[in-house]
Parts: sequence; C-alpha cells; structure tokens
Amino acid sequence: MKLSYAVSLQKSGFDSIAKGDLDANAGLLADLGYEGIEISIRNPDIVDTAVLEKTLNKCNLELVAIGTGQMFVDDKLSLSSDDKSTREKCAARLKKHIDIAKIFGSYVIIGLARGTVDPGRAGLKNEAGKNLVESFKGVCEYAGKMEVAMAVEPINKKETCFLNTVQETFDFFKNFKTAPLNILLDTYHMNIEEADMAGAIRKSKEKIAHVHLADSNRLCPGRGTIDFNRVIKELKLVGYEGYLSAEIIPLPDFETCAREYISNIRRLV
Ligand code: LER
Ligand code: MN
Repeated sequence: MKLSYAVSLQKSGFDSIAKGDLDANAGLLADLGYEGIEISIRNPDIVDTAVLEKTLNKCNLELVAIGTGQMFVDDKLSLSSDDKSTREKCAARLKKHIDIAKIFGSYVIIGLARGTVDPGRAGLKNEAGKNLVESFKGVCEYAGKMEVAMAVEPINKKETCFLNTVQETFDFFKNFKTAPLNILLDTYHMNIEEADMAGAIRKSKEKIAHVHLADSNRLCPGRGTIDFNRVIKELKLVGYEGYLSAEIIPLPDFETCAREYISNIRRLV
C-alpha cells in the first residue's frame, strides 16, 4: 500500500483537508516520501491541467483521486437537489472532474455531491433519492465512455443522508448496470456507521478503489481511538494494494500532520 494526502485546490468550508499553496504542499509531501496526492476540486473550470501536470511531475507525485464534494459544501450543488438545474449543474461539474481524471489516470470520488443532510429526504425511494439515481445515471454513462473509474464513499449521516454504509452503497450500485463503480472506505465514517469495521472492509473486498484514513476525531491517525493496526491488517487480508490517503483536520498544522501520518502509517503497511 502507498501513501497519499488529501489537499484542496480552492478555498472551502470542508475542514478535514490541507489547504494553501499546491506547489508548496506537494513539495513537502514529496520531500517526506509520499507517493501520491489527492486533490479536491470545487470547480474544475478554473483548473489549468498543464500547470497541474507540471507540479505533479516536478514532485513525482501520482494524482490518485479527485475529490468533488466541495461543490456541495460550498456551492450547494448536489445530485439529489429538488431543483433540476442544480442537479444538472452538479452532473456537469462531475463530468469535468472526469475529464481531468482521464488525463491523470485518477479516480473520481463521489462523496458529498450526493447532497442533503435532511433525514426527512433520506432513502432512495423518496423524491430526493430518485433524483440522485436519475442524475447519477448520466454521470455513470459518461464515466463509462471515458473509461474513468469512480470511487463512491459511504459517509456518516451528519454529512449526507444517502449511502451511510458499505451495504447501502452496494445496494445503490444495483441501479447502474455497467458503470465503473467502486468503493472508497473512510475510517472516520466507518467508525461512526459500521457495526463492524473489519466486516465492512471484508464486504468491500475487490471493490475497494481507495481508502481515507482519519482517526475517530478526524485528526491524524494515532490521535484518537481507532485501531489502525487492525484496519491495515484487514486491508492486507482482502488484498488491497492501493493508496491510504490522509483526509484529516490539519491540526496543529499541515506539516506536523504530514510528518506524523507518514511516520504512524508507514510502519503498519
Ligand atoms: C466527507 O466527509 C469525506 O469524507 C470526503 O471524502 C467526501 O468527499
Ligand atoms: Mn473521506
């Protein structure tokens, strides 16, 4: 397993991510020995892919995955919105994320873009759920055509009412027959939603595209109560060979977290 770190390209209200200058952040990660970087892109329209490629090449970092959820957090765009034009804007942005992922061979993360934190609108059978399935179908079709794989992330119910567990996510996949859909496991969310984290990892076997590591308090692994030794043992047992990406609140600061993460996790893999 290789190590990566989630950073943000633009300003965002999402707090569990490194912010600031991409060149400086990527440079530090490379110096510390990270193999990859994960970048959250709120609005793909402003990304200059040639500049991005230069930065990544200079640092010899793989662009592992592209986060998309900031468009919900910051711009209120979501696939389950009551408003058709909001759903269409969200799907259009996701297709642009897919275009960028195509260039870099990255996964596109489907997380908070599902939208809604209103429990009254939860469930795939109600209006918001139907909107989610219908608008995601077009995105899946495009991803299939572009041969870009998506990583759908079960997220705790305080952040979205849709797909809180691995099982719900697999049930959701049944709506999209041939789409390139995989699972992104995030230990912070699993610790809240899964009765048995090891069981959730085993259930996701073969479908795990990407992994986010954060402790129970969303700080750097080692600062909370999750047993990362056990998590990584389970990931080894299911044959996972992808990236373990730090997606954590940058406290006390990004550099301390980046150093602490690589030192705590490298010895377990
Ligand atoms: C949201 O809490 C999260 O974990 C992100 O990876 C969502 O895109
Ligand atoms: Mn995550």
